[in-house]
Amino acid sequence: MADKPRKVDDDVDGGDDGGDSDVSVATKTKTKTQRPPMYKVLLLNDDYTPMEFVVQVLERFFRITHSQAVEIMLTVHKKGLAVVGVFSYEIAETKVAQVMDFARRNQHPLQCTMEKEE
Ligand code: TYC
Repeated sequence: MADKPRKVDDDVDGGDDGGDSDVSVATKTKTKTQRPPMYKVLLLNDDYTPMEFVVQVLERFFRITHSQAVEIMLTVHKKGLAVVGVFSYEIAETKVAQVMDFARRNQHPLQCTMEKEE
C-alpha cells in the first residue's frame, strides 16, 4: 500500500501554512574574547642610584637602545617615575624581580614595580 502524501511546511518564513511546523528559537552565541590583563613596569626615581647604572639596567633587561635607555632614565629622574614597558603578568613579574635583584646585588636603592593596566 502506497504512503499517503503528507503536507509539508516548507516555507522559509516560519509561518504555518498547515504543514508540520517546527518552532525555531533564534539564538546568538556571544563570542567576545577577553584579552589577558597587561601590566606596566614602572621605574622609580631616587637620589642615590647612579644614572649610568639605571641606563645599564634598562639596556640589560628591557631590550631597548642606549638612547632610549638614556631617555627613559632622564624621564624618571625628572618626573619621579616612568613606564618602562607593558607585559603579561608573568613577564612583568620577572622584569621587576630581575631589576630589583640586580640593584640589590650592586647595593643601589633603585625601585621597580608593576601595576595593572586599566
Ligand atoms: N636621580 C638619580 C641621580 O640623580 C638617577 C636616577 C634615575 C635614579 C632614574 C633612579 O630610576 C632612576 N643619580
